[in-house]
Amino acid sequence: MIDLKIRWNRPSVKINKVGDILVHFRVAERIFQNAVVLNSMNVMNYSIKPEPIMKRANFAISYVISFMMIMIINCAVVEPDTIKPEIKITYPTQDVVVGDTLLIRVEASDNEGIARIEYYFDAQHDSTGDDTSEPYEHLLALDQFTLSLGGRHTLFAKAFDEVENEMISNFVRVYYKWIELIVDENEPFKRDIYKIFIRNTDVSLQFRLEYHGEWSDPYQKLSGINCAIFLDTDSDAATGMPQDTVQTLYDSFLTMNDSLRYSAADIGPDYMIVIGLEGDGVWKWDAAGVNWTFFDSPQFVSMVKDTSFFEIGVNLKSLQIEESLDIVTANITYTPDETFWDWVPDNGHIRYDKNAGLYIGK
Ligand SMILES: [Ca+2]
Ligand SMILES: [Ca+2]
Ligand SMILES: [Ca+2]
Repeated sequence: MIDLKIRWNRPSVKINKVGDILVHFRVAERIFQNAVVLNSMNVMNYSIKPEPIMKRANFAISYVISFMMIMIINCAVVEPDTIKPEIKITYPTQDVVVGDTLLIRVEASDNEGIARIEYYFDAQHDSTGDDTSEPYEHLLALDQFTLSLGGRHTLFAKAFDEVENEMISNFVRVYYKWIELIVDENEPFKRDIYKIFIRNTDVSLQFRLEYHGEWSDPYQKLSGINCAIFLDTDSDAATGMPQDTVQTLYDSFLTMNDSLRYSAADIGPDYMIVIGLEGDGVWKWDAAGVNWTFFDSPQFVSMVKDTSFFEIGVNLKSLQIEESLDIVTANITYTPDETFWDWVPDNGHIRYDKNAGLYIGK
């Protein structure tokens, strides 16, 4: 008695002539006492007992033919792999802000094996990133694309198994360098606000403001800027600067009025970031004194002459933002005769989710 076990896991042979196989199988059947048994594990078991009258040579030929035929038949009855891979992007997470290079990490599995992973940015396949072995990672170069600051983009990946079954991953939304919060209209005076961007790290809340029109010296009254970013950190209009604030003005260059009546739209700002003419700093609303008091210096200010944008970072933790941050921005432009206020937004406020906008770029 001869016992054979054959494992056949990777079928690649297709049968075209079933009639031929059946003929050969009947010949082979003469020397088999037991039928072919195919179990669910695709393991083929059979036993052979040669008839005494069979000559050794005939047996060998018949044996080889039947062995081959049974293998082919076995191939035919094994179901092809139709099970698709599983795939998930594990990094980056949703709504992060990315820099010029982005490491993408993927987890993938398949019932038989992953042949490759493909990486996509805004549905464009980055063919330099095809990945055939674990860990599945790709350092995506974003500077190969023409991207606008603050733009929203989508990442996904595809997994393929060895018979090209494919599965698409989760979609991950990312922002390029900043999140664009708002675009404001071009008011009929110079150096008014054009766009506001935001992002944060674990320790820093950062803004980038772009203006309609350049400044020559940002800290000069007639050629610079005087900007305030009002922050309602508890999203409570009843705390912070009141809706109708009357503030007495002491600075000599603001003495066109003895006092100023204003409000930051519908929010109650608890902090105010000031940039430009009045100096760069973070101020906190003092409810008892009914006025702003100096709170903190910025972590950084990036603002130069003859440009039209600045970037500023402030201590995120000291602001104690609760669920979200409500923002209103104002910029005052002076001419020898007039003073213009540019509010952004012109009505209402901007809301920033404190869990969005984590900057992971370098
Ligand atoms: Ca599969
Ligand atoms: Ca408040
Ligand atoms: Ca405006």
